[in-house]
Amino acid sequence: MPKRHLVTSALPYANGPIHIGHLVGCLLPADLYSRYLRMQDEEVLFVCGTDEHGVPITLKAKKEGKTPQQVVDENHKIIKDALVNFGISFDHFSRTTNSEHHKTASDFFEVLYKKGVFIEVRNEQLFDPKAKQFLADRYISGECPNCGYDKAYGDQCENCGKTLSPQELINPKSALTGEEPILKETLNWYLPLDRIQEEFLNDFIESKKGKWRSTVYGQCKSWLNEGLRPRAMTRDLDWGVKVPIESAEGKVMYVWFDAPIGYITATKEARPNDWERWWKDNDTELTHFLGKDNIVFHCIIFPAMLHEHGEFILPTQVPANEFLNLEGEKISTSRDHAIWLHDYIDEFPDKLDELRYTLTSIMPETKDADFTWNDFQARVNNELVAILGNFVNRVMVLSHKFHKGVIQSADLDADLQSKLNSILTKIDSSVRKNSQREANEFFMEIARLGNKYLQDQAPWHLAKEGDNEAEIAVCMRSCQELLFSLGKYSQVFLPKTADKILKLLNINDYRTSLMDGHRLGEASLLFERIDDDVIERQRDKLKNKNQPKTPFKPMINYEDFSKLDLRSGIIKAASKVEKADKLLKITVDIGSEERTVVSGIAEHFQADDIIGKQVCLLVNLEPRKLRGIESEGMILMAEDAEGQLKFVSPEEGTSAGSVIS
Ligand code: B3M
Ligand code: ZN
Repeated sequence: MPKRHLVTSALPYANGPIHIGHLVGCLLPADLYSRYLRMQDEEVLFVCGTDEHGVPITLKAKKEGKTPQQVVDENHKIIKDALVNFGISFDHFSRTTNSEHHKTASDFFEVLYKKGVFIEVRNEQLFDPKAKQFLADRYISGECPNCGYDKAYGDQCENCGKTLSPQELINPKSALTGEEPILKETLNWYLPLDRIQEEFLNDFIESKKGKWRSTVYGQCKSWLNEGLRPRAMTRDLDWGVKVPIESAEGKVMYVWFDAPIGYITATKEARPNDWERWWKDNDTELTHFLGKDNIVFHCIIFPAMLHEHGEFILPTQVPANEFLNLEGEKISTSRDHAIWLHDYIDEFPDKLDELRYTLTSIMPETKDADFTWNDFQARVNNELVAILGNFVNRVMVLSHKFHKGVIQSADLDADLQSKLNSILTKIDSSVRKNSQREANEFFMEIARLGNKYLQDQAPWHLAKEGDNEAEIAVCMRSCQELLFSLGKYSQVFLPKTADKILKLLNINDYRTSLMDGHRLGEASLLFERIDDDVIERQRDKLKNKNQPKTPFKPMINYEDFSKLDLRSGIIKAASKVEKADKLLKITVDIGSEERTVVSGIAEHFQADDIIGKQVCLLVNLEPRKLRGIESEGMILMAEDAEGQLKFVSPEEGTSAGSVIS
């Protein structure tokens, strides 16, 4: 058995919040694993943090008119709060913009540089002449040479998963300006993965055959079979960890170079005095939890970096999970087809274990899985309520009924005890081989075993028959012991429930044991049934997200469109139309002339507030009289799902009369 376990979960990327796909992919299995080992009194350090560099964050910042730092500050907080509230038991949750991390990554880079590991490559890279910037990774998109998907990025095709370099894309376009890029010379530092493959990776991966999941080993093998090529570890960007070399002014590290070093940083921050024990001693077992799209980085590139550095241990286990779908479709953050953790916590603050249980039950360990709200409801109602909750409640109620809640001095049923022990052994082996889904099923076996035992013993019948005090005491004492085990193991599988069971048992923690004469707490229900309407509402919410509220109008051709004469204008004057609650009379300057427009927006805007507004005006709409005023056009408005109106305004500074087309 190893002396200590260092557990990592892939660092969530700080360009948005966390959804159930992230949870089930790595955060939850890492948490289950860590909680289990801690419960067994083994030494565990579970680290994670947010991954805060890289191109998507700069693109998001640009789009939202924020700095990259603002974007990551906001998301770090949302991510960390949601995960901690949900019960993910990090020992430390760091961030890659921390100065400790910049130092750690910089030192790491420098060691490799001084050892002469990198090859310096001066070559031509794609460059956006308009934005005056090199286009790495996600700054560029185009057609995937492998599968033909037309929105593949410069680092990876999200459709087929192939890693790409920007030059491989067909018809590349800059994500900054949409321009076709040109080639421009630059200098970058490459990790010679071809050499490292020969010298180290082939043997390393081969040694994992039969030890790593076949999905993980298989993916690594296919990478190696294709033959690795040198890969640039630096970028011409300003957002990231600065490359600590004089000739690399203005360059930062590739985000996938610095991000995994984040695990080392987090360890240093968590254990400043003995972090080296965790990273430099072969008695540490390092386990990386991640989703299958991150396999190459954790099984090939990071081990290559660690090996070349020379001072660090290598991962023992990399239990990568497959993907989770939602209601039969791929989770998509851009289409908002997702269940966001912070939303779920807001809506169901008392049902966190219910989500945890469902996600563990469907954990995609060997193949992709599907989350549906109906399945969630069924698991809560038919398993948590009907099996676990039911057993716990019966034991509590009967303990009070027969013995006023006081634990009797009685033997434990030996047969029941041995069945329990055999379940616990199975849980142990499942968790250690990272079959958390199976372990969770065994955990529920404890409650099933309890229900069956109660049913078979039927202490209520024994009581009616009379003179069975001793048997009833054995039965209840045995059930209370099962309840204790359920509570103890809930610390791993259902941590919020573990706390509730502590209250039922009226004890402070699970390190104690139940003593004769101890008085249990009051009975109360652990779980509530979930009604159909709750599930319907969630399903509708997802459907509505994916569909526009107002149906699309029939197709028109360009000729139809070109009949509209749209101009930009500025509101010069506005006043209420007498005896009409909804109407405003508005004067719009369209450069060459002024138009009077009667608009039904008086319930949304005060006349005085809209003077000076830039608007879009349809100027060739047939004039018509409203309340005796001739209206000579129509002001374009946007109406959101709640019926709120907003002006469609041309960008600040557009001169009145500009033609909109
Ligand atoms: N940030 C996961 C992702 O966004 C990535 C993991 C880094 S782990 C070192 O795909
Ligand atoms: Zn592809």
